[in-house]
Amino acid sequence: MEVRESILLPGTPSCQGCPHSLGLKAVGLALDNPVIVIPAGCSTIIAGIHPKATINAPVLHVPFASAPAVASGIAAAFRRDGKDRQVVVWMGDGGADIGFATISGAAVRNEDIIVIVSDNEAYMNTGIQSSGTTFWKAKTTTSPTGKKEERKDLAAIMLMHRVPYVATASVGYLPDFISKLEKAREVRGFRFIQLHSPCPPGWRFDSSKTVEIARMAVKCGAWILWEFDGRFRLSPASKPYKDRSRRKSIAEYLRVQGRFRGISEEDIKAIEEAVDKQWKFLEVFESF
Ligand SMILES: Cc1ncc(C[n+]2csc(CCOP(=O)(O)OP(=O)(O)O)c2C)c(N)n1
Ligand code: SF4
Ligand SMILES: [Mg+2]
Repeated sequence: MEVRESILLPGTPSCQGCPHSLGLKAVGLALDNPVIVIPAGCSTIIAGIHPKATINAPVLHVPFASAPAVASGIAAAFRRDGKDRQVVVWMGDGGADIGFATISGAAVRNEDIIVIVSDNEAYMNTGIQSSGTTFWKAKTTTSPTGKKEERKDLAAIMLMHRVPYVATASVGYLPDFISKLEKAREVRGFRFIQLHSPCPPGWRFDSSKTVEIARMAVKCGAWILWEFDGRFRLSPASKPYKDRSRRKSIAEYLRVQGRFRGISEEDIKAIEEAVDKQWKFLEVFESF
């Protein structure tokens, strides 16, 4: 792994144990001189409020729905000027809900950009509202008795856009995320990574446990690490858990998060079944 400097400067205003901060550090370690486009969300605050800045790279703060469209324009301008520079959209899952039309449009046009969705499973910056990727039965301010709707599988949706590179990653496995970014860096066209980002205040766990809980998600099979670069494959950290008998307890993963406080045995069983279904669903892609 080449060593680069972190683009995240000390003293960011994020909460302690913030997963976005971990992910942004990894972006700086993997990519040379990126231009970063950020729609509204916690990352807007983390990037700093004028005249201060905590990201040591050019950052454009843009309205929610426009980020991939803005990034497409910047990439086109670089292309016109003969400059080879990575244009990265760094957005939240809420941004990916509200901005889905422009993510999809940029993917269909195979724009030369990297879109990273740092998925903390809710609209955290505005007070923990439920998003399309919020975990089943998780309590948020808009799902006070636990989220009842299905979770959308954003990475699979992006894969079905037939773009050259799609992956899932986790802040619990930063070397894996960095190596995926390094691979994405070498690919031309639309690249997409959904980064699993457990959030201490939003998920209600101690700020020292971000990485531990991100790893629990992978080990119980609730978050599956995979990559598509022309061929679909499970990433090494997730591979063992294809075998259901090797997965750690989902109930334990839920128990350490306050957002599942009071969850019933019946709901835990429903979540276990949903996780099994997700693994089965991915088998379809394994034949790609
Ligand atoms: C069009 C529009 N609608 C709503 C908002 C208010 N808003 C700002 S940040 C945010 C939540 C963002 O959630 P997410 O993208 O998941 O990022 P997170 O804060 O979780 O990192 C919302 C709803 C806005 N800025 N613009
Ligand atoms: S609410 Fe979560 S994502 Fe937002 S700054 Fe705090 S730890 Fe980071
Ligand atoms: Mg979010």
